[in-house]
Amino acid sequence: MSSSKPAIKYTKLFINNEFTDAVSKKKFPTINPATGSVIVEVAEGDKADVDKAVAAAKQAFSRSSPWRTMNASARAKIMIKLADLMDRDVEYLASIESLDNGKTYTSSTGDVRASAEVLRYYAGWCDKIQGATIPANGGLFSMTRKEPVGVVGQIIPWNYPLMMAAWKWGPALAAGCTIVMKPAEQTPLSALALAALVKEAGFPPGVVNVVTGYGPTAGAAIAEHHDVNKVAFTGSTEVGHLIMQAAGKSNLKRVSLELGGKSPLVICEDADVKEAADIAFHALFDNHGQSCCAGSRTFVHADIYDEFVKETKKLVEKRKVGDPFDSNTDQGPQIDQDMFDKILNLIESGKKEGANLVTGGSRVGNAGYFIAPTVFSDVGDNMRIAKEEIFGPVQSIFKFKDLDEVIERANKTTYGLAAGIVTKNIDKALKFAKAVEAGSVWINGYDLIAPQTPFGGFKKSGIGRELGEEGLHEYIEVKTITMRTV
Ligand code: TXE
Repeated sequence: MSSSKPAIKYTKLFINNEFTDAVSKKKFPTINPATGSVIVEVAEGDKADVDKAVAAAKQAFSRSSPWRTMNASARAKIMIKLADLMDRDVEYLASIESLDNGKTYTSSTGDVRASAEVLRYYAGWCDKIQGATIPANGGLFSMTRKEPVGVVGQIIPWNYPLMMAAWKWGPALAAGCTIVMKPAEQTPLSALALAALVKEAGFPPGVVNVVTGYGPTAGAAIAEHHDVNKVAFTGSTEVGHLIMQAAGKSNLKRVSLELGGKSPLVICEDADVKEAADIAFHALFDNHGQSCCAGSRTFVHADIYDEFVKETKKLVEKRKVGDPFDSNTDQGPQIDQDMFDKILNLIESGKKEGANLVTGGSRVGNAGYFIAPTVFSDVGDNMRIAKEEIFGPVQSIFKFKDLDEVIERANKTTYGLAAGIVTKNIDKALKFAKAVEAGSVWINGYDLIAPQTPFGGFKKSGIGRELGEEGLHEYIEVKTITMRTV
């Protein structure tokens, strides 16, 4: 059964398959966003702990280690075991996730299941990572080997703590890498619970290490580390810049980044208005708007604009905000005080800059970080709410008249993570899909993400891809072996 008070069993760093205090013995509080009160204190890792974890990961990656000498199909088996353990413990993991993050228990359950699916998908790759034989000029015989990149650092955010861990562990483990991961300081608990399952699944010590702590200390130590061969980061574009700089200044480690977005969703005049409003509603409000690919710019054709806004208002006003553990709740709290303040400030800017507040626009209650689902219509392209990533439950609805015009406007952003279009006209859909500058384009739906399909950003939304075969390539080095023949 779901519980709003799950036993917190793991609060220490996970290094070499053991839970351990930080070298400094420091701890930091993790907060329940539904109440603003401390759940528990967690070990605060910093550079010294990252050094320990990287040394463990390096040892686990050494040439004759159990992990390096294991059959690829045995690696797959352990990954599948981990996925099965996640399903076994779905209620516990989901309770921890909802307590620490504030998302509804139902969504957390979905996240646990989806995370297990990603691990299973990548387990399937383990023994299918093959090179090629190449008939090279000069009578040379050449072949390629696809080798793991080595020790990888992974820094993840708080909006999908378990899913982001699975998206990063899956390809890294399938490729045969070893891992030092830092969860976000707002949500350290589910990563530690997952770490306990790593040991139970049978991963050799040092293959997966989890260091909880803050970004500028533990996170930066990973990005700057000379023995980390690759860093994968999901978070803000601002920190994405710092990660690349740290990689450049240290050992030129490989970098993949999944950053912010301001993704457009275009609703054409031929759309079924009710269905389109529902797609746009979920595109923005799912996960309380805290999604990198949130459809945060809803462009609606002038012919159906007023009706669309009316339908949206109905949907949004039905949305129940409250306790994430109540099964009637659709939306829990935002993650923390900073995000809460940032979102309310952007809502105020929308009001001041002349957007029309359709519904919402303020906090809910006076404890915890709850914000009323908010909708603005008549949003101008130059308003702050049109340009800045809000990362909260605030939908901005724009008006357009012509597809070419809306493509120009959709692309007028430094971001390029995702985009969507709702239309019955295949020509329009494909024209938009081809012209829009985004890593994922969804037609007649939104957030159509699957383990098999690559996900990532154009422009300042990131570098590299996660999921699918492309996601695996981020963790692989290609070695060419060539011999002379007679
Ligand atoms: O992100 P940060 P924050 C966006 C969203 C949000 C904004 C800020 O717009 O409002 O970012 O959120 C670690 N070196 N997204 O402040 O700081 C940090 O500890 C190394 C988009 O939470 O980027 C955490 O583990 N690491 C997004 C992770 O980076 C550092 C998801 C993300 O935190 C670091 C979250 C440093 N100097 C926010 N500083 C998405 N793309 O899904 C921080 N970190």
